[in-house]
Amino acid sequence: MNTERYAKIIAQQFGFDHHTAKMKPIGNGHINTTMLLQHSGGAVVVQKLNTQVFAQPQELIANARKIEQHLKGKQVTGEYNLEIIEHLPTLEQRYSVEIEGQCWRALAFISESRSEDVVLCAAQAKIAAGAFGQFAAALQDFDATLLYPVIKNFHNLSMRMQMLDKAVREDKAGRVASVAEQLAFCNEQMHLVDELAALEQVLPLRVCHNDTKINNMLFSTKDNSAKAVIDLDTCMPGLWLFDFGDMVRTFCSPETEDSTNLDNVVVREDIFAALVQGYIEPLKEHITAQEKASFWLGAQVMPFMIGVRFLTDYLDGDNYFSIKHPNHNLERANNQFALYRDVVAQQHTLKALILQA
Ligand code: ADP
Ligand code: GN1
Ligand code: MG
Repeated sequence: MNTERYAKIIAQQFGFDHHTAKMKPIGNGHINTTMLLQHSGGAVVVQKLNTQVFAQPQELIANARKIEQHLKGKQVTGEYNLEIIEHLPTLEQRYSVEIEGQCWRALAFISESRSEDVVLCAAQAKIAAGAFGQFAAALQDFDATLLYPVIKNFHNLSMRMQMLDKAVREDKAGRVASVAEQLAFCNEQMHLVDELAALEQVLPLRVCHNDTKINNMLFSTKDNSAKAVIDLDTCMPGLWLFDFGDMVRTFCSPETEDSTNLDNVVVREDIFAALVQGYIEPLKEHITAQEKASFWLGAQVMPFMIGVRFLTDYLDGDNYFSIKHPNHNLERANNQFALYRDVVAQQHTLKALILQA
C-alpha cells in the first residue's frame, strides 16, 4: 500500500491538512488495517475495514455510532466514566470514504493511551475487567434489536465446528494430514457445544462487545487507569459469558496469543481472580446467579472456540486472520488449545473463584 498517497486522500476527504498528512501502522489487530494519521493539526486513527469479514461496513459503522451515542448519554448521567471511541465525519458529513474500492473510516485518537498484548499483573487485570464490566452495565438498557447482526453466528460454537468440518473436507491448503492430532482433540470437546446450546435457552440476551481481548482496552499512560473500550465492530446481542471468556482467554496467560512456548501457556490464578472480581462488581445489580455460574463455561468455550477458528483458517489457506508467517494460524490454534487444556486442568480452583464472587 502506498501509505503516503492514501494519507493525503483520506486527509482531504476528512478535512485535515493533507500537505502534512503521514500514516503509520498502529496496534496488533488481526482483521482491519489500523493506522495513525498525523497532520499539522493533530492525529487521528484511520482504518481500512476488512470487507471480506464485514460484508456490510455501513452496518458496522451504524452499530458503533449508536453505541457511541448511548454511552455519551451514560457519561452525562455519571454512569460511564471512560472515554468514548468516536467516528469522525468527512467534509460531506459521511462516516466513511471509499478509496479504490476500499472502505476507510476515521476515529478520534485517544491521546496519552496505550494498549497491551499481555496483562502485566493482577491489578491491571482488575482495572481492565472493571472497565469492560462498566461498558456492559452501561449497555444493559440498550435496545439490542437496534443492532445489525454484522457477523451472523459469531459465537455459535456448533457453527464453528461445522466450519472446521467443512475446511477438513475441502482441505484447500493440503494441510489436513498434518493436524490429525488437533482435529482428534477438537472432536473430543463436542460436549461444549451441547452445554452452550442448553445455556442459550435460559440465559438473558445481552448487548456484548464480543471481542474483549486485552488489546481492545486503552490504558492511560499517565496513571495506568482504563481510558477507553475500543474496537466496537462486533458489538451485537450475545451472552455475557462470551465477554467474560474472551477476557480469560487474553488476560490470564503470561504468553501472547501466538506464543509457541506452550509450557508457559497457563492460567495465572491471581489474574483470573482479579478478572472475576473486576468484571462482576459493576454488573452486580444486573447479573443473575445463573449468568454468573455460566462464566465457567465461558472460560472454557472462548479459548477453545478461537482455537477452532484459527485452525479452520489454517486449513482454509489463511483467508480470515492476518498472518505474519505460514504457520501463524496453526501456532495460534496450538496456543489456544494449550490454554483451554490448562483452564480445564485448574477447573476446581477457577470454578470456585467464580462461584464465590
Ligand atoms: P482491529 O479491528 O484491527 O483490532 P482496533 O480498533 O482494535 O483494530 O485498533 C488496533 C489498535 O490500534 C488498538 O489495539 C490500539 O492500540 C490502537 N487504537 C485503535 N483505536 C485507537 C484510538 N482511537 N486511539 C488510540 N489508539 C487506538
Ligand atoms: C480478531 O480484530 P481483532 O484482532 O480485535 C477477531 C476476534 C478474535 C481475535 C483473536 C471480527 O479480533 O473474533 O477473537 O481476532 N475479530 C473478528 O485474536 O473476527
Ligand atoms: Mg482490536
